[in-house]
This record gives sequence, C-alpha cells and structure tokens, in this order.
Amino acid sequence: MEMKYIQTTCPYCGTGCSFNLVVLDGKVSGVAPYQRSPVNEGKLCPKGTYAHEFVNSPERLTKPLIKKDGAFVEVSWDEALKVVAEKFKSYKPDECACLASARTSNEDNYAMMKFARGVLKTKHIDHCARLCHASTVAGLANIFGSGAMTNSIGDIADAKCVFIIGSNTFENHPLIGRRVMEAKANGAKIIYVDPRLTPTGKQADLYLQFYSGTDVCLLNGMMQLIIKNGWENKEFIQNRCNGYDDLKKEVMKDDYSLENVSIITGVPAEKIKTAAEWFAKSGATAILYSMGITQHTTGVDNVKSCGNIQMLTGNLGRPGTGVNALRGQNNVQGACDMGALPVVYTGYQKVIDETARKKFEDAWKFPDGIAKGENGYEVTTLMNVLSDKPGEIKCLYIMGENPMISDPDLNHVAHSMKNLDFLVVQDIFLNETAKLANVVLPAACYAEKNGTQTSTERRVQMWRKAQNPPGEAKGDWEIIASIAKAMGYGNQFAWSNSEDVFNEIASLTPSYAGMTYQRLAKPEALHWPCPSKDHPGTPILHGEKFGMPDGKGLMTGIPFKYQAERPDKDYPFLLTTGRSLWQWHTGTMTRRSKSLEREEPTGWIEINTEDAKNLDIKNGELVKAVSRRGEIKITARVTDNIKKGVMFIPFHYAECAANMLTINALDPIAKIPESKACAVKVEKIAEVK
Ligand SMILES: Nc1nc2c(c(=O)[nH]1)N[C@H]1C(S)=C(S)[C@@H](COP(=O)(O)OP(=O)(O)OC[C@H]3O[C@@H](n4cnc5c(=O)[nH]c(N)nc54)[C@H](O)[C@@H]3O)O[C@H]1N2
Ligand SMILES: Nc1nc2c(c(=O)[nH]1)N[C@H]1C(S)=C(S)[C@@H](COP(=O)(O)OP(=O)(O)OC[C@H]3O[C@@H](n4cnc5c(=O)[nH]c(N)nc54)[C@H](O)[C@@H]3O)O[C@H]1N2
Ligand code: SF4
Ligand SMILES: [Mo]
Repeated sequence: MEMKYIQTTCPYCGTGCSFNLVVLDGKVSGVAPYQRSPVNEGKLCPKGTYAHEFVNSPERLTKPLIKKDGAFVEVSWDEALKVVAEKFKSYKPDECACLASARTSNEDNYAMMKFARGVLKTKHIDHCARLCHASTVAGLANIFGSGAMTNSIGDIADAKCVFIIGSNTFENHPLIGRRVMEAKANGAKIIYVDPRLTPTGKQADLYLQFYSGTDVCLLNGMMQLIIKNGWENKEFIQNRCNGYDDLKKEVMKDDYSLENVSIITGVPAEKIKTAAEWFAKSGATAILYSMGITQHTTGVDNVKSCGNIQMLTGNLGRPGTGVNALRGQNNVQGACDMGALPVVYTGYQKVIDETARKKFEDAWKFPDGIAKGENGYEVTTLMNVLSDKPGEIKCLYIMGENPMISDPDLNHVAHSMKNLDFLVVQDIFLNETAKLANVVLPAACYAEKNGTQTSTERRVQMWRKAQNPPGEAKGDWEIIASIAKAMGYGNQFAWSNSEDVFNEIASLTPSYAGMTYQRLAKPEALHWPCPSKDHPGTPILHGEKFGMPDGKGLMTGIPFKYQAERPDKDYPFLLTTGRSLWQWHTGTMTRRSKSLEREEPTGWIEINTEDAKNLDIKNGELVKAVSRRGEIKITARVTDNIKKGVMFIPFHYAECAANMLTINALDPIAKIPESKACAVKVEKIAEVK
C-alpha cells in the first residue's frame, strides 16, 4: 500500500486553515494535521477534520449530463461541449449571465470572469458574495478605500477588548474563535452582541442580547456615550479622519439617548454603558463581525457604523484593533479579488473605467473585443429581472452555487429559473439547482486540483492535487477553457496548468503582482497587497493612512432604520437565519460527510421558552412556520438562549428550507438580501386523530 501526505488548505471557511490530505493508493482517505501553518498551527474544527469524507462519495458527478425529454442522460464531453458552445453562441452579449463560485480557486474564478466578459461578452457576472459580504465590500471601500478585513487573524490575540457583533465566531470561524480565547486568556474583555446566546456568546464577559436589525441604533447609542464621556480619540479623529461633525450631529440626537436605545434594542441600559466604556477605554479594541451585520437592507449602514466607532476610538491600523469582517466561504475573498463581480475586473479595477477596460481588452486579445464598460446585474437583481422581465436574460451559466436553497424567497427563485431558456450548472454534486439545468458539467473538487485561494485575512494559499477526479470530472478552469475553445477562443485560454493562469492574474492585478506559486508555497504564504516580487505582503491595512484619495477615513452620520418587514399582528415574530457548526450552507458536502451529518441531521426552529409556552409548543414538536412568502414544517427547539420575540432557523436543510420564508428585500447599495430579519408566525400542527 502506498501512502502519502499532501499539504493543502481547507475547502470550507474563510479562516484558511491548512492540513494534510492522507492519500492511500491514490485515493484521499483522511486528514492529518499540518503543524506549520501560522493560521491554525495544526488544529482544525470538525469540518476540516472530516474534509475528506465527501470527496469520494458515490454521488459525485462523473459524466456530463444533458436533459432530454425531462430526464438526464450521460453524454460524452464532446457532445456536452458542442451543445453548450452552440447554445452560448446563439445569444446576444447581455442575454447571458454567469455565476462564479467562492468555493473554487482564484484560477477558476478568473477563468470564469474572462469567459463572461471575453467570450460571452456579457456584463452580468456575480457570485454568492452578494448574499454574504456585499455590504462589507461596498461599505468599507466607501469609508476606508478598501473593502477587506483590516487586520490579520493572529493579531486578534493582541486585542484588549474584542467586540463581536453578528458573528457566531466559535461555530462559523472556529479557528478565529481560538484567537479570541487567546485574547481572553491575555486579559481581554469579550463583548458579544447577538439575538442568540450562541457558543460564542457563552465565552463572553458581557452579553448584549438584542433584537435583530437594531445594530445601527445600538452603535449610535454607544458612540453618543463615548462622546459625552470624552472617551473619543481626538488625535486620531483630527489627523486621520474626515466627517466627524457629520457623525456627531447624528449620534448626539435624542433618538440615541441611552433610554431610547435600550427600548429599541431591548438591551438593559447598564449593559450598553459598560460596553461603551470597555470598548473605548481598552487601548486596543477589535471588532469582529459577519452576517448579523451584513445581511440586512441596512447592511451597508451597519458596516459603516462599525467603521465609525473604530475611527471614533482610534482602533485602526494597529495590532489587536480593526474592522474585521470575517469572510465566509473558503475563497469568497479571492472570487471578489478575481473580479467575479458585476462592477470590477481583478483587483477591484472598475469596469466603467475606460483605462481598465482597455487594459484587459489589450491583454486578452479577443479578436472581437470584450464586454462593454458597463456595470452588470447583481445575482439578486438578476433573479428579479428573470422574474419580472422574462426574455431579457435567456441563459445562465452557474459554477459552484446553489441558489435554489441559498437565495432568499425560494418560490421567487423557482419562478425566475423557469423563465430561463438555457441553464448550465457545473458542480461536484447534482444539487437542487443542477436538477433544473439543461446541461450539468462534472467538476473536480479541491482535493483534485492545484490552485490558490484567498482567506479572510487576504492570505493567498495553495490547494494541491491529492487524487484524480472521479470518472470524467475535470477542473473548473479546464472546463471553462474547453467551452471557450469549442466557441473558437482557444488562443485566449491556452493555459497548460494552473500556474499559467495564476501568472496571468498576477500580471493584470496590482495587489497580486508580486506573487508566484513559489512564494505562495511557503507555510505562511503571502497577504495582499503584494505589489512586487520583493514585497513581503501586507498583514495589516491602513497603518499610516487609509486607501482614500486624501488618505483619510470617512466618518458619516448613519440614521437608524428598521428592517423591511417588521413583526405585526398577523406575523408576530422576527425570524433570523444562519448556520450550525456541523453543516455547510446547502449541505452538498457536509450532508454527504457521515461524521458531520450525524450531529445535526435535520433543521430546527429556535423558539424562546416563554414564546413557546404562549403558543403551546413543546420542545421537539413538529410545527408549521409561515411567512408571507411560504411555509415549512420544522422541529421546534425551545430554548432560553434566544431573545423573546425572535426565532432562528439554520438554512442548510432542503427539507425545511429557511429560505422558503425569507424576504427578497435588498440593501439599496450592496443589493444584499435581508436574510437576517423577516416576520413569521408559528403554528401547532393539528394532530391527526
Ligand atoms: N459551520 C459553518 N461555518 C461557516 C458556514 C457554514 O455554513 N457552516 N458558512 C461560512 C460563511 S459563507 C459565512 S458568510 C460565515 C457566516 O458566519 P456568521 O455570520 O457567524 O454566521 P450566521 O450564523 O449566519 O450569523 C451570525 C450570527 O448573527 C446573529 N444575528 C442574527 N440577526 C442579527 C442581527 O440583526 N444583528 C446581529 N448583530 N446579529 C444577528 C445570529 O444569531 C448568528 O448567531 O460562516 C462561514 N462559516
Ligand atoms: N437564509 C439564509 N440564506 C443564506 C445565508 C443566510 O445566512 N441565511 N447566507 C448566505 C451566504 S453568506 C452564502 S455565502 C450563501 C452560500 O450559498 P451557495 O454558494 O449557493 O451555497 P453552497 O452550498 O456553498 O454552494 C456551493 C456549491 O458549490 C459546489 N462546489 C463545491 N466545490 C466545488 C468546486 O470545486 N467546483 C464546483 N464547480 N463546484 C463546487 C457545491 O457542491 C455546492 O453545490 O448562502 C446565502 N444564503
Ligand atoms: S476553521 Fe474554517 S478553515 Fe479552519 S478547519 Fe474549520 S472550516 Fe476549515
Ligand atoms: Mo457567506
């Protein structure tokens, strides 16, 4: 028997842990620690520990599939490519749209971006970052000039106060959670703000249990207290920020008096006071936030408020401080960096900037030009256009996404998808979206390809091939290149390996320009920006100045607004949604991983004990949860850990899909849906006698 260890990085979350894949006789069969990564030092959470289990699942896609008379039939690659190429060629430029994937490598996303803009000549390309950190990208770029996590994971341990708002760090970024515990062991105070007392909250020194969607109100209230007590960092404000007067005018309003804020958020006044004092006086406060902040119609406002309070207290540009937006998927940072967004090419070079457009057009050398320099549709807008203006978009090419479970208001998504003329899905499993496709293309998973991915701390790390893909599955960029070739654009996609793709990326992307596979192969890899071959990379952003034209951060007054749909007489509860430690999104991988699936094999709705009593609902009982958009049957989990009036459903489970209930209401700037707040009612299911 031949055994080898192949060092690679985790395919799940944006923390970017490394491990070894154990390969027995050419097949991935286990995970073993890799001690030298500074990110996780050999430690892993359960998903990393069992990241081998889905790889050789018998349900992996192994052959291209074409739907004929309503049923899928296996076909050869030649036939599949011919059908796809002919169909793609039949559409006008902006009649096609592409969804790239935060699950796949930078090389795969770059290839998809080049394919969309160069081959299909469409301006419509986006991916799941829209459902995730679109508010961060828009919000932080607006105030700091760069839309990424400001600090590195390691230096969270240096914080004197860690303020966690809307992030269940211990379950969703466990190896970042480890740094929070290090900070605590070093004497830092941990403040936790969430409607649910999660495992993260249970480690906190101070817990603020509040109503979903009242983040801006709470932060404005804290800022008022900070200013009233003279705890603001006057020097930082003076030297490094613009807009203080604007901020002050808003937060000093009576609306944000301690009394009002306490009523609106549901947090006792004393706790808000303590939070403001610890926050402002610690010497180094790090904010950690994630979906509780971003997934709102006020997502951008929430993000900017986190920036405001950090500028007010001077907690930026030093170790242990920062606005740390914890990016979710393994490579969501990279997919954004690669320009898999409707407004930018790689490295956030704007499509509406003619110089940038010309740069890519000249470098790519498509004989018939590339897409016009116009912004395309976000995935959420795309779903609305498909539904409301049938015929405008005819064709969709999806790589590694499952909107039929992950997008809000699934009845609406299903209606949108029906209006497509042609759908191609490229995935490792036949997910719920693939079932609707005309053509399904089998892709290689992380363990079967070389490539790079960029973690939440902007660290660009390697994936290394450990086994061959099952059957005839192929790497994503290779599939994209084959389609391009079948459409007559072979020259533009003539890469012979993933390193070729990466070198092309580096040549067109200033923040990646100094990176090579050789440099990235080191255990610590490199953080972008890394503009030249001798540059050491940049773990902390905004040390001396911000990325704004005048180098100053922008403070803005943010008025508090409620969510789009508030509880009322008919739908009296606030529903929020999120994740479980054991499952990953739409479950394609974790539900095929037996060690993970057995821990949480189906979904549940968390109901506060008092609410359950009033509704006459018992723990473990099957109930009906209903919103204005749909209903599901789901098991009740009665608990004191959730705020009265608020309910929670993890969105992983197709059989009781949270997104049947959620609302397709969008932040006006980021176009992110309000997955964290809508109104529901819950009913007992009458017993059948
Ligand atoms: N195990 C596991 N880990 C994951 C993932 C997974 O699917 N499973 N997904 C990854 C991805 S892509 C992402 S984006 C991250 C997400 O990571 P998180 O953001 O940590 O995940 P969520 O559970 O969606 O939401 C976090 C918390 O927000 C709280 N919350 C709800 N409403 C509000 C609100 O209005 N305000 C505030 N402040 N908080 C609120 C919820 O109660 C929840 O505890 O996790 C990544 N890690
Ligand atoms: N209600 C509610 N809805 C939410 C959220 C929420 O908190 N609440 N969170 C949102 C967030 S933050 C996110 S990020 C999205 C996630 O939404 P999605 O990205 O749609 O969810 P995933 O299940 O991660 O889907 C990824 C797909 O990629 C496939 N895949 C994995 N590896 C590869 C590969 O190498 N190649 C290819 N081609 N395919 C691959 C998987 O099999 C899977 O089908 O969900 C969003 N939806
Ligand atoms: S913390 Fe994230 S990257 Fe690390 S092992 Fe767990 S899922 Fe993988
Ligand atoms: Mo995400």
